[in-house]
Amino acid sequence: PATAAQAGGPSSHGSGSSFHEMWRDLAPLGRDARSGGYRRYAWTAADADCRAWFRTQAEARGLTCEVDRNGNQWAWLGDPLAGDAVVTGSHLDSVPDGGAFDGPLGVVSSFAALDELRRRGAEFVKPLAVTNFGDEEGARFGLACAGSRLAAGQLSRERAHRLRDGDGTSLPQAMAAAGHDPDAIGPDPERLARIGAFVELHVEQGRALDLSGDPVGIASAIWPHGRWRFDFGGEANHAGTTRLADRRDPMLTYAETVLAARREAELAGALATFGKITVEPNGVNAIPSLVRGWLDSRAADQATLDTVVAGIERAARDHAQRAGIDLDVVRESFTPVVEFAHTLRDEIAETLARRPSRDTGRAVPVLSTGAGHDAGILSASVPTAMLFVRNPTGISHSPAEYAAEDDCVAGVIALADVLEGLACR
Ligand code: HGY
Ligand code: MN
Ligand code: MN
Ligand code: MN
Repeated sequence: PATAAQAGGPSSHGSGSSFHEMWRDLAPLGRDARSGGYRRYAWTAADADCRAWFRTQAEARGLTCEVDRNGNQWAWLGDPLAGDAVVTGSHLDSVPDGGAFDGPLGVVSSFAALDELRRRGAEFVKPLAVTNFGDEEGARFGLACAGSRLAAGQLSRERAHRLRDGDGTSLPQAMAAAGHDPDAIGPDPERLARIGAFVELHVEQGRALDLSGDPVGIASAIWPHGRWRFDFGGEANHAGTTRLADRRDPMLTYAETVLAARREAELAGALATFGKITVEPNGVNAIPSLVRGWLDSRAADQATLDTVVAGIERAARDHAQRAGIDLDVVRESFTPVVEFAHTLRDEIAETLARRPSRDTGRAVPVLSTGAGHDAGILSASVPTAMLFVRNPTGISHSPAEYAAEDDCVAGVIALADVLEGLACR
């Protein structure tokens, strides 16, 4: 691991000892030795190891650990049924070869912030919970934030039961194999109604805090974003005997669409990524019959996103039409813009303003993000807020993702301050 935080986290600070031990126990779970990245996919053995780690942390702190009907883990201090709970946490699953911090930094910091509040002798007047939301990345079944979407009623049981992974294993089969009843899944409005505030700490997936010189920031909004599947249908044939003029090669149209996506995004100041592709029959010496490409597109506002995606689809259809390729475009998921609750956000900003950041002495900056989060999904049902911790590389969804030891501690202290303001006398 490149840094102490990755190896064992801050050990020099009071709040660091718990962070240090948690990080040391979590860091090896689901890590790929070759890439150094994480492969913690929903309902796999690596996910089960992370869930066991979560239970251990909860029990070590005398918290009541439960798994809700959708597989999300909750570690409770106080009565889960009392209502007006202050909840903090994030996710432990990852993208393929993901970084160490995206998700886990939020969960570890939540437990460490609770330890810090206990060290301060804080008196809790509301229930508090630490959460691990299941399948936030959607790496295995293709739908991000599945655990929080199910709880918030934004993913129907029927749709969830239709999800398949790359091997054709269905989500219900995977859940059942991991010991979770797939028939239990569904909206959980009573549970969400008992939450007064949800605060998620997350490593920044960008360089805004690095550029501004701040260790911690507050989220203002999550950009609208979505995932579209482009199916290009052509004609399989022999790579060595078929004249170029006789081909209907969907790979060409896919390639032209990827280039068109970059052009449309640049024109609109938005983001467009084709990061996943499947090819049938996927043989070196066979012209493909089908090329499937997944577009991830995001923009600061809805109108821009609509323009970019429409432009990409139009270009794809033009190229397909000229080449005699069949094209089907399916919107697989979509998250509208999330404006974090102003009252909660302002309350958090005031709390943190009373303890200006050690580094800068000025108020904590507010920034938007293009990355989706469980806090974004839950914001439709619960007042939610997010804190970001500086990531000097700005890199995420990669083993190079990084947060420095002191910034991790600054995040824990800030989260503890926020939770103290929300849940303690
Ligand atoms: O895709 C996202 O923005 C998040 O990391 N799930
Ligand atoms: Mn992520
Ligand atoms: Mn995340
Ligand atoms: Mn042959």
